[in-house]
Amino acid sequence: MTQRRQFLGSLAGIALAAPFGRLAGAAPAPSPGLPSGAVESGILAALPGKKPLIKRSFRAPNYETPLQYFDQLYTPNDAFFVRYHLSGIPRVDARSWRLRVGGAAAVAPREFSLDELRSGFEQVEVAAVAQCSGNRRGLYTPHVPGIQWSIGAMGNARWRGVRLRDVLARAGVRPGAVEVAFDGADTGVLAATPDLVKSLPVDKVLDEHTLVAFEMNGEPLPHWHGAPARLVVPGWTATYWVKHLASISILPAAFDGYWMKSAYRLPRAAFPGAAAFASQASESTTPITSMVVNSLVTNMVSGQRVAAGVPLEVRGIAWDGGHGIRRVEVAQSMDGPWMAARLGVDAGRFSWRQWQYSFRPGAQGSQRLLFRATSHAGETQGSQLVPNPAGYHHNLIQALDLVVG
Ligand SMILES: Nc1nc2c(c(=O)[nH]1)N[C@H]1C(S)=C(S)[C@@H](COP(=O)(O)O)O[C@H]1N2
Ligand SMILES: [Mo]
Repeated sequence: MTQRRQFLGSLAGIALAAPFGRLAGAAPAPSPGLPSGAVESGILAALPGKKPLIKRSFRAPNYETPLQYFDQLYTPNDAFFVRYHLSGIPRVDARSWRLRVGGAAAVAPREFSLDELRSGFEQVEVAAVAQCSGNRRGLYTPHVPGIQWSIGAMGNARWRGVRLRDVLARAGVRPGAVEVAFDGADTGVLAATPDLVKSLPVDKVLDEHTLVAFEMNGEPLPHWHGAPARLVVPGWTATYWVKHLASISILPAAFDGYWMKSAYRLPRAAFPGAAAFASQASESTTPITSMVVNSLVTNMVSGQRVAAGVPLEVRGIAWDGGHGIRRVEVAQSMDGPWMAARLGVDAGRFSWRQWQYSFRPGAQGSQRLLFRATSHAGETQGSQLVPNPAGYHHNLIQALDLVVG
């Protein structure tokens, strides 16, 4: 499959996966790049404390956010997507919980209660997109194995907590430290299942924006999002955002667990704009790191009927791996002309940026609009995917096909 290229994607897939468009009977537009069938089969179901979300699997729980919730700057906690690898998910008691910090490259191991974390360090808040590496995997053609996410394995929230580097400083980071590993409290049901442990390079760990977070959108971190505390790694895909954080190990060498060495990897040099993770790179592959630039229309779906000559506002969001969004453009075909959409408030370079575009659909028939975002690093969405075996980083330019009449 490495030679295959997928061309221009269509929001038709999104119409199929978005339950409201579907219930309303929106006809999927005939267009190229229809997703593989699995995406269509999403059904709505509610986990305790959550709104009905699109269920991809129950054990382990994997639920994605319906399109309607993306039409706002912050994704409500009870509609935020849920992703777990393992089905042994504990209800962690916040009072007896302790965060253990140690490892062979720590000066002295330490432990912190939630109160000690809250009161012993400066608290900071960052608006940041959490996006699963496999978001939109279900839109890949040909089919790629894995959870068949549509567009909703992501969300934007205000995360509040303390800087990871301040916490690590209490244990002391030895000069020879190479990586820091993070273990969550969840476990596999079978002993053979590898425990979920992720590691980060020291430079990302010491970044002032990397947090141990205990609040999400002004509320205590909800159970499904990692109570009582999780890692927040702005700009990097959410695989690193370890939930129910239990222990942190400062390591003098690359961590060699399954979730680093075997999973979440990409062909080396496939994404030259992504952040480096040199200590984990092999000759042929490297871990996924920062997100690629992307955008989404949030108030319309393909197949929707619109009236000829009546002004319309298309709204959407755009985000990237932490450079921030420079512009979003709209065109009727890949040859352009590309017209600027209006950008909304800037909530910081790790947040998504809302945008809007007003236009008047012309004569009866069909109306296609294409959208592309460009980051402050100059990275732009394109019309060809960079193929990779796990179907990560799907950021193809999407088409909104409206029916005018
Ligand atoms: N403890 C734990 N943390 C985890 C995971 C997990 O399986 N267990 N999955 C990771 C992945 S792959 C993603 S995409 C995000 C999802 O975060 P959310 O469920 O809060 O949306 O959590 C990350 N942190
Ligand atoms: Mo993920």
